[in-house]
Amino acid sequence: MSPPKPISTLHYITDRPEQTERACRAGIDWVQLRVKNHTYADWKALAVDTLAICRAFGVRLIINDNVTLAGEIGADGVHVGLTDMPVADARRLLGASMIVGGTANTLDDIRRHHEAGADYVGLGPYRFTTTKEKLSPILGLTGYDHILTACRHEDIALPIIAIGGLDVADVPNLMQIGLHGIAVSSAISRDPAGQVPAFQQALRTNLMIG
Ligand code: TZP
Ligand code: MG
Repeated sequence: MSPPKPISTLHYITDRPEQTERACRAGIDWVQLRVKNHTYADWKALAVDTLAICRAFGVRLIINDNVTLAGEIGADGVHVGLTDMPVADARRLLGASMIVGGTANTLDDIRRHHEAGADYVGLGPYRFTTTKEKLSPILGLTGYDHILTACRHEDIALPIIAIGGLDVADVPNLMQIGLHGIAVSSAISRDPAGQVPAFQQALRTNLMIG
């Protein structure tokens, strides 16, 4: 097991260095580069550019899908989906100090990631979104609540991050049921300067209440 690492409550998901920079200027502290349908070379070039921006702002960078690339460029970690390399293999390749996150749609997915030494889990989708193709079944607030309650019963203390079509108005409900934080793409991409502080404010307020 790797020691617990600080996991941000607000993850921004993007495939664009210029959007990363706008979000960094707006105060984001965690970016996940999620790139689809690129050659390894193009993907790596994007990742290197994005990492330079993140480093300039002291922001963590997580690479989606590609464990080799995350290790090669010296990112802060990797996020693996349900059809990517398993968390256990990512952990073996990247070692204890890098962040390894995994996607979950069910309690079983979370149990598996927990056993395998994940640092956090992205649980979703919360609601329908066009950002991701081949969406897993939508969980909604009730689905999240059932899964989080089961995790508590099983002493699974992994930080769980909600994802899928999220807006600032969703934050109170999500934090109240015990989520650690949220991952957002579209809402922040539309207006980083307005949305990053709005999400952060909502998260702070509801963490204090929750
Ligand atoms: N996994 C489940 S939903 C999703 C991913 C990567 C997309 C989240 O993006 P948005 O635009 O905030 O719905
Ligand atoms: Mg993936």
